[in-house]
Amino acid sequence: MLRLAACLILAAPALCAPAQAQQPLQTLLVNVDHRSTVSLNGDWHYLVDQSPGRALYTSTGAINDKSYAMNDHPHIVGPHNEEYDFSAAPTLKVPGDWNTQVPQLFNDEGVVWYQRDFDAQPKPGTRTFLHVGAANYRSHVWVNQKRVCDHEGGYTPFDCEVTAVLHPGSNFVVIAVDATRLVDGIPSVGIDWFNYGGLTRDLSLVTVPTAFIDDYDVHLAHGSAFDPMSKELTGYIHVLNAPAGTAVTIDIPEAGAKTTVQTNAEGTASFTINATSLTLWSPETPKLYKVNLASGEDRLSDEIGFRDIRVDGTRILLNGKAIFLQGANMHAEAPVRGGRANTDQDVATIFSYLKDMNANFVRLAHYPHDERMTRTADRDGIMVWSEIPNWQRISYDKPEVYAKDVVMLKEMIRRDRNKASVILWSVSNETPNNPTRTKFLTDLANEARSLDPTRPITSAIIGPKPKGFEMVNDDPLCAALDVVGQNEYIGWYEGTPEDADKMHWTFPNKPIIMTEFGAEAKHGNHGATNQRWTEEQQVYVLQHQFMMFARIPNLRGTTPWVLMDFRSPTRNIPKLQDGYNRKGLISEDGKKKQAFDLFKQAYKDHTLGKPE
Ligand code: GCB
Repeated sequence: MLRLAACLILAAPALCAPAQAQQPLQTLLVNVDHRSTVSLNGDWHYLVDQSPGRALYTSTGAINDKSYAMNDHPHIVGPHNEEYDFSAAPTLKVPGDWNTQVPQLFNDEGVVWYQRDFDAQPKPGTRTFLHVGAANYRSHVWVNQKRVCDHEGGYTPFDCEVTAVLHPGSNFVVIAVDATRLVDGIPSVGIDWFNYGGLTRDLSLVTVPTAFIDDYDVHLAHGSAFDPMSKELTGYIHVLNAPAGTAVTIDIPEAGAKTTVQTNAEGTASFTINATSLTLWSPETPKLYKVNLASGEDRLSDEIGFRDIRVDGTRILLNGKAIFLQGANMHAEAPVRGGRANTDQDVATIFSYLKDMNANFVRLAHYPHDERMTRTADRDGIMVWSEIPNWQRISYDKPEVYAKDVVMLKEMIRRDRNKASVILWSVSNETPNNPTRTKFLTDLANEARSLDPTRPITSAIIGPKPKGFEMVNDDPLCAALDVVGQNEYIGWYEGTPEDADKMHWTFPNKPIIMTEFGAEAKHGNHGATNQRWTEEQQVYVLQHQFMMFARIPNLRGTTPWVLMDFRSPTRNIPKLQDGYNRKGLISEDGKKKQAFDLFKQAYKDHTLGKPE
């Protein structure tokens, strides 16, 4: 907003250029799903821009505010003018990726324009925001012809304030979503998943009082050691626009905890209260408490679990008890119907798979998933690894890319910091080991730690290549991590499955999660254990992995790659892949492969590793 304002007031062309430079984190409303909102989900008219965005960008690359954003109409009589017309254009369902809705858009990675009308009755003394759950990858939003915000990043939410541009009655919103992959984007251009474009998550209008609760953090006090007797809850509530001294009440009736505190000059009210009774959240007892927040005219409730997660030497402790994470990786791919996972049904199906395999953990790869996932994880007692999309190579040498990354990190943490299920923030996956990247990601890990000192920070490391049967993880990035994730594909991308029997690992003295391993198999393709792409070989590779895991003393978790086959345009072997990465334990249409049963049994018997 600031940038846009400067662009309008100072008419400074550099500031009006497209959002190549990320804006600082704008107001981001947390817990929007518990506010009363006006849903903007449904049918939106769309127009496909001619690549590379001729209506969106001017010849110098600036955003063109005078094209489709005007939502003009061709005049039937009189001089010839506009050559587009949203009102007569076809529609796309929101939320939804465009790729799986319109066959011609399946491979489209350009700009698509969305438009819809909506009614509003603005009330004095209120502010209204357009909340976008996620739009991949860059978005530019106009309401009633005025640009209200720009956002970069395909997997985190953002809010555009529309108070000043709304009028009573019918209004309209136009959003240009640009799914073009960018070298300096996060992720960058080469990815092994499908770059679904569009307004992929829920959209709503949120009206709040002028001073309102935009952010808060309510958690079990995190001292230097876990105290099983402590029932101390602490955190902050931030009230935007509140003068210093504004009263804020937090009430957790079932825990017998209530207090009223005052905001400081920044609008932050810190609190510490003792609950009279508290059942800690865990996979066995995923207890959530109703938390009521109130300040002035604003009221907001949440359901929050309280627990302690920390690392002690090579152990991961949940509420003081050592745990072993029995998990799986998951892309945000909708089971059976395909496309981006963004409905209650998608999430219910994914969690039914996790429960069926006796999992207590899921790695949400390689970006934050729909908030329904972490909400359901909270309710179902599944622990979560949440990651920002620093996947393999991004432009680690560029300060502006670091700035974007910090915004994405903040958006991820802010949305989900009150979710007890989220136990790990991951800053990256499989990044090249060099000093520039190590400095970048070490700074980012420290940033994450200072934003949230209550959770361990992690990353999935790859390499180095084995020397004979010696594998030494001496990646300097590990020094910045509390928990080390290790990816390896022995028996698939390197060596034979049996090599795993002899492999000896040397790890930092930290908890290790084997975050990726596996082999591809097409569901229903059967053969001998040495035959690639068969379910039998997938099982065989995994069985040898299991033997190797037994010799890693600080192993504290396993997440096979991957729970379900997922679309990836780089996977093109006909009849075997057909556009899917086939390392899933389940096919994209929900059929369980033999490898699923292997994990189901191993997780039932707890044979893959020990908590300590
Ligand atoms: C990896 C990546 C993951 C890929 C996977 C594969 O190491 O982290 O994103 O999809 O390997 O199947 O190659």
